[in-house]
Amino acid sequence: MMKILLVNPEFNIGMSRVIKSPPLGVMNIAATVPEHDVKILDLNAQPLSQAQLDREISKFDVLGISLMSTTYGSTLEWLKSAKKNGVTTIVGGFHPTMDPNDVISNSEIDIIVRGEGEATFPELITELENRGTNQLQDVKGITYKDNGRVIHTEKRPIIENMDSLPFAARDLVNYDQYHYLGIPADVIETSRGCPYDCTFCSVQNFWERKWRCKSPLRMVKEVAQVRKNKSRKIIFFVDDNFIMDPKRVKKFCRLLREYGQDRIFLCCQASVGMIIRNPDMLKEMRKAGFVLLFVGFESFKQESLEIMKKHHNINQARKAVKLCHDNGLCVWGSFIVGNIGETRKDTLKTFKIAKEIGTDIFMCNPLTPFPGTVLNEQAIENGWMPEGFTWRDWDLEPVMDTDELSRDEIADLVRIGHKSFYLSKYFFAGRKNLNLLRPKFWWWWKIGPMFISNGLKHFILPYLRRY
Ligand code: B12
Ligand code: SF4
Repeated sequence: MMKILLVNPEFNIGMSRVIKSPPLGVMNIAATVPEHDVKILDLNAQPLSQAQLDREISKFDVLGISLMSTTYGSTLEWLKSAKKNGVTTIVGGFHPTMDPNDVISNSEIDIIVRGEGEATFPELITELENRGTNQLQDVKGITYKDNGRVIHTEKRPIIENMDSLPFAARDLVNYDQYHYLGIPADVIETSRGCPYDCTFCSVQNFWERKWRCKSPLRMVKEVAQVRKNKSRKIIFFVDDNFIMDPKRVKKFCRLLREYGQDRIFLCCQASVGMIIRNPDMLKEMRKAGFVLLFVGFESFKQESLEIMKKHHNINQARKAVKLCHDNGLCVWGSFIVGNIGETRKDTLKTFKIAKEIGTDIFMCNPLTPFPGTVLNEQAIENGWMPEGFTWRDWDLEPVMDTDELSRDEIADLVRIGHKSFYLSKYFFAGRKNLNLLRPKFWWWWKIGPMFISNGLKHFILPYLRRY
């Protein structure tokens, strides 16, 4: 039996300050090796000092870490001393999968699991247990070093039947630490893959273009697993294309109502195109407990939408928000600042339209050329990234100047976007509040008081205690 420690690294910047999400990646991986002794350490929810970390890691044979571009650099820092214990280090997740050559070049990292981990990880652990670190050539989907030589083994085929995946190891994390904007929350993944080709996104490259999903029955079983812990109030479906198959969504909603859940608030990501084509699905979703759709509008400059290959326009976005509101659903709009060819004036106009069309929650981020995206290829080809740029030092700040905007101007516009939304008359007395008075938004009067009391507990009291 191997002793395996799975770590979700700390990242306490941006929205990660107000959203503490269960680390689904490592929870899924933990579930694939039930015969071993596995522990999950979520440093994002419960940070440890370097000495505590070193002590903890020294008790294990294998250290598995989930890495995003945000956590790459800081993880290398704490790994330096942890690695002295001789533990085998395996990393997985978006960043190492999309930039394996750079990640494996670090002496602190022994093996990368590329892409989906559920089939690769248990096989790798069996090989490590039986043959050690130098006989790994038959394990598909990994990158490792053999006497200093980097080996990328054959790509592992994707798991076609998502119902065959084990249920996430929810018993290995402490749920008291997880919340979305203060409210106790959990996450469920019900599909993978994306057939679209937005230039800034690495999802289609990582999970592949073929969209695959869990069945409605399996989805309800996962909700039931989450509902065993009655304190959970929000479930966020992390899928990039949750509503890709409206028939599946409607069947899930009907089954969920039969199962009888009524005190949980559901949220998911959704695209403008699917929303406007399926108003009847929105109705079913509301009845089943959905309250919020997260929509990537990205920009309201048509040329920008075309450059980034986003397949909607302003009128469709307007219609999508209206349909959501007519069905009692709120919209969390996400935007990108610093798009190629976009001026300050264009960006301010986008912010204005975001309010005009009735966005309920607003978020914007700088355009970032993440590894594995078409944008990253364009940025390298055109020399858009500053000389000497490395993801090891990146902590969410803008990466590229554009012909129209400098990085400082982009960062400034991101601040302006949030300020002009949340500190405006619109937010406190505009359409948002009018919506809340509509009968279809009765749910808000249940969740609203929770926001206030939990907000006090998670944000205001800790802040006051510090002073
Ligand atoms: C939900 C989500 C969030 C949540 C929770 C994040 C979390 N860590 O749990 C919130 C809202 C907080 C969030 C925040 C951010 N996110 Co986010 N998020 C997602 C989303 C939509 C789903 C993540 C998920 O749970 N997937 C399901 C699980 C099962 O997949 P997984 O974690 O990748 O794990 C699998 C494999 O990667 C692998 N694996 C992962 N870890 C390990 C470890 C080992 C040892 C092994 C063997 C294998 C392995 O095996 C797992 C099972 O197959 C993804 C897109 C996506 N579809 O994945 C974006 C995504 C991960 N986020 C992204 C970004 C950019 C961010 C932010 C920077 C946004 C921002 N500007 O603030 C922040 C950063 C947060 C942070 N902690 O660093 C990017 C990451 C790109 C990159 N190169 O790093 C993604 C890919 C979106 C995108 N389109 O580009 N995010
Ligand atoms: S942004 Fe969404 S729709 Fe576009 S490629 Fe990524 S996952 Fe697909």
